[in-house]
Amino acid sequence: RYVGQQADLQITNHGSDWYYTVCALMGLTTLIIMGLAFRKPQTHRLFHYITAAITAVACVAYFAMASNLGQLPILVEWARPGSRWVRAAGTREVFYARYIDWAITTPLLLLELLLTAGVPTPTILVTLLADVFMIVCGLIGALTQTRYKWGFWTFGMAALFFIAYELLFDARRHANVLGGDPKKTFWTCGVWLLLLWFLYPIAWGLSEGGNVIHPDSEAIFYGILDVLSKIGFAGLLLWGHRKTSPRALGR
Ligand code: RET
Repeated sequence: RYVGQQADLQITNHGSDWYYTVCALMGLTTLIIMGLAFRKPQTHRLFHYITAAITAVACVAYFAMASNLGQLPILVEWARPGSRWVRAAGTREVFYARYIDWAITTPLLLLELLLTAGVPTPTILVTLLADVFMIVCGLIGALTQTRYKWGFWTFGMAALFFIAYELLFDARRHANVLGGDPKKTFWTCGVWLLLLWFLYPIAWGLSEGGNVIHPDSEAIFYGILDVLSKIGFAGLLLWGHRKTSPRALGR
């Protein structure tokens, strides 16, 4: 079943099955959203198209990970086979495919939220830039074989705090000016997004960072987070915008 490079610590068939399950969920959601889009007039499909792009990219990434592709064996300095931490002479399977997915999809998720709030284009651009910076930091950290990886994690955290600041202080102000449904949708989706996004660096610390949990548990942790922050977020956002016309967002 497995092709590609083998690591000492890698997903089992259970992990692979779970990745295929998430892959199917993402694919199904893409089809449903495209179906919903075609029932709307062309001028009202923006959020459907962006959301479908997000789940389509995730579908491909999960297909790769389920097939044990898009991964590299990375040397782990410390591991805990039993109850104690020991200097390890082994490798852990690290899925870089995740970061390619996130580099494309997390800017799109933020874009949807910032369009909902009606923030100016320069604000959108710096926020998306900080987001890409954050994901690249996570990728480089994950591929780093020494404790220097935590340096990259720290830079990524700084970017996440900047994004949170932009949403809580800048975007919120603009959403309040819009009022009505866009304001409500910005609030529900914004709170949902921020709560979930702060769990990602924890998952990273336990998997790629500290090698504390097994790659199968990593699959479940990231998988649930991705389902909630892509499919869950999509549901809240599209429902919130069910009555929104382009004019309400100043376009
Ligand atoms: C990393 C490690 C470096 C520090 C931080 C991280 C944050 C990642 C986030 C990822 C969000 C992913 C989403 C995927 C979509 O489904 C890169 C793990 C802060 C916030 C929402």
